[in-house]
Amino acid sequence: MQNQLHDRRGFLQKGALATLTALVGTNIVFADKIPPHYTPLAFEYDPLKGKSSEMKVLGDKPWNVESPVHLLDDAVTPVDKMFIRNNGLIPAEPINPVTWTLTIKGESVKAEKKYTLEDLKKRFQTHTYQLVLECGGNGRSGFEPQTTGNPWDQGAVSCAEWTGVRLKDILADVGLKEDAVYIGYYGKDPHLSQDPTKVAISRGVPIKKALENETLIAWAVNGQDIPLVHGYPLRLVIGGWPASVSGKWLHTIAVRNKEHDGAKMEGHSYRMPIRPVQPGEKIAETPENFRIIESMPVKSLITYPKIGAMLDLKKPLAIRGHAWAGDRAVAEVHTSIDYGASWQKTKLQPAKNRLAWQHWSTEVTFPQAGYYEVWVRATDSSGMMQPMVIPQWNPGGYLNNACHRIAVKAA
Ligand SMILES: Nc1nc2c(c(=O)[nH]1)N[C@H]1C(S)=C(S)[C@@H](COP(=O)(O)O)O[C@H]1N2
Ligand SMILES: [Mo]
Repeated sequence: MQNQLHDRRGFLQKGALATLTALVGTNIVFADKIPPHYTPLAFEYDPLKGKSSEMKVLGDKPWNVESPVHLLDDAVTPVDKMFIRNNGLIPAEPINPVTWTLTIKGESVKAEKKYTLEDLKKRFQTHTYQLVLECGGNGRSGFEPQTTGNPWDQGAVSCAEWTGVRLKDILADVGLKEDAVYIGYYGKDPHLSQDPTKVAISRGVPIKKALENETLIAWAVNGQDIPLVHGYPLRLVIGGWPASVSGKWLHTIAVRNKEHDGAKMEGHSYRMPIRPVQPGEKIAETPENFRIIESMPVKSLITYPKIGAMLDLKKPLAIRGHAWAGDRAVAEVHTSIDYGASWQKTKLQPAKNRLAWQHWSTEVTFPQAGYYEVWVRATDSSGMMQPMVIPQWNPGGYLNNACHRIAVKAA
């Protein structure tokens, strides 16, 4: 995977040696003795570096890391608390942002076009949006029986501020044909097998979603370069849909005259069965039996207090969190401390912009000392409400939006 580090004969490139020297802050003694194809340890990228020590690692081949829910308390998710979901390997450093290009091609462009990052920054207006990125499989661990895929608890979600240019502005500059119906992305991450003919993931969205104002080609998150693990130097960011459509390490977008047919667009990947299925039931993975997941369902989290908190009975407890609803807005958020027998309406703030999460807060008073559960339930602008029990089982373990609950003790 160290393709940019070594030259054709497998020796470290001059540029790589200079980077290594800068990285370690001293000269590399015996640089001439480094064997071909050998990658100095200083180059081994640690995706957990800079991450909160409370992040939960689900796996390292590929890297999948989730945020415990109480870490998601910030209004804008800081990068050290952003979950990581990789399908393949992380591209090798050093990545040169100066030579990085974005190619727009496919059946439905009038002519293929290429942009450097500099072109994108200079030629189009820059926009910043706060966008919910939630893995389609967030909450998967709640399904019984367990399905394949990462057993995410509830923390495969983030809502950071992304800066870049609108994909629609770029596509207008390229020129589309009448028959454009879908876009698909391609990123630089090598397949887990390191087989260069295989693609780790290449998904996309219908052209209507691609042309929304908030669909960005981003080079910054929270005002800084995107960290390598989150897609440096360029990323497609599409809020409200499964985060698998937000392609990292973006180098190409294909404008298609049919549904995009890239890796992880097939079978039951990011698809729901069109009819209810029995838990554990095997159904044929044909397109007729499944629909592609689009807008994500309404959901909410209690980010404060932390599960297991010991509370002071005499003081009203301020509790808070976020709620979001895919392409829709959240209309109401309620909490319950009596297992759903009664619900209390919370104070709900409007979103910073469309497709950002909304903050809710409320105060609860516990009637006597003891064990309690706090439940939260959001309702979206069309009246859809989170279920209190695990929703319909499905082969991919997607879209578990059951109410979040925390257990606390008051004394
Ligand atoms: N190139 C590339 N883009 C990708 C992925 C990937 O493996 N490779 N994973 C996708 C999935 S499934 C998710 S949930 C999000 C995760 O984004 P994050 O790691 O920045 O939180 O990235 C998406 N974009
Ligand atoms: Mo995902």
